[in-house]
Amino acid sequence: MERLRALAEKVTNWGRWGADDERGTINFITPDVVRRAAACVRRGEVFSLGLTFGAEGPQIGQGGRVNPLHIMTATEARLGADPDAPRYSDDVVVMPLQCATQWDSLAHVFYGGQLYNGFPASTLTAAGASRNGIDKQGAGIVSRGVLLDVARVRGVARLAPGTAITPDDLEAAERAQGIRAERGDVLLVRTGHITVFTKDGNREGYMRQAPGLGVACAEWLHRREVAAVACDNNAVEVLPFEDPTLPLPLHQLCLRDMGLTLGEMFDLEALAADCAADGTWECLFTAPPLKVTGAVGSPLNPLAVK
Ligand code: UVW
Repeated sequence: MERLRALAEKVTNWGRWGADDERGTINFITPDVVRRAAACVRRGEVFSLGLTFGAEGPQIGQGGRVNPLHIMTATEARLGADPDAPRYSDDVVVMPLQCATQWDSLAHVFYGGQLYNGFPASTLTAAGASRNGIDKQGAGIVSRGVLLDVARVRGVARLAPGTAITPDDLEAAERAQGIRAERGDVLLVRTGHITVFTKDGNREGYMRQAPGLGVACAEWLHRREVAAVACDNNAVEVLPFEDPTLPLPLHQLCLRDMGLTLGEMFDLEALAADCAADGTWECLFTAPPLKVTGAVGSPLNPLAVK
């Protein structure tokens, strides 16, 4: 715990963008960063990085998280008595906002009675997060996406569950791919683990254990000043945790101390195959969260454009 708190002192961004800031490292996405991101579009090819939202999702009921329940509330509703009048369909979805591809807001994980930027935990109530909610990121998130394919660089289809990715792994991927994650980028880290679910259909295997970022990556992410980090596993960080007595250490450091938005369950397979084929590991990345008032996360369909 002391080591974690010492790391928190090193990576904190509290006050960096003012006492009222609720956006954290998304502030690194300046107009210059967006213009540079737009310049990554060369072929006009679009990749969806999102899982579908439906009963076929990855959830196994942990922590009350279930897969979306989609209900048709109208299928042939008539607009008038004439049988030839136009008809319409409507639907409703009931779902945990954390059930598949998502952003974690800066109110999602906290400790010591305080959220990112020092807001008291009392701002988080049954009514939602009045501070650091995902709705505060409504103007984002569009930037340059940089994909680091750690699995491919290590020469495997997937990293084994429990593999902790280190800063050396990230830098080895940068060297092998000829790219560098910089200020304002959205860092996409591929482990290949999502194929446990998408190819093998093994929900338990996908959700219960995973390769992911180790806690040593916190200082690296802070130094590189990335705007957000997203991964193809379900928690960004490695599962089981490196120290079983310290749950969600990277969530604590990233969300609460750094104000670094985390993206989970991003399907990077098609994008990674394309990047390996053309040798270009950057893209225009866009994943606007839904502006659900006071929500601590948002489901997403992130897009990468090359
Ligand atoms: C928790 O497990 C609390 O969060 P996440 O889904 O962000 O990993």
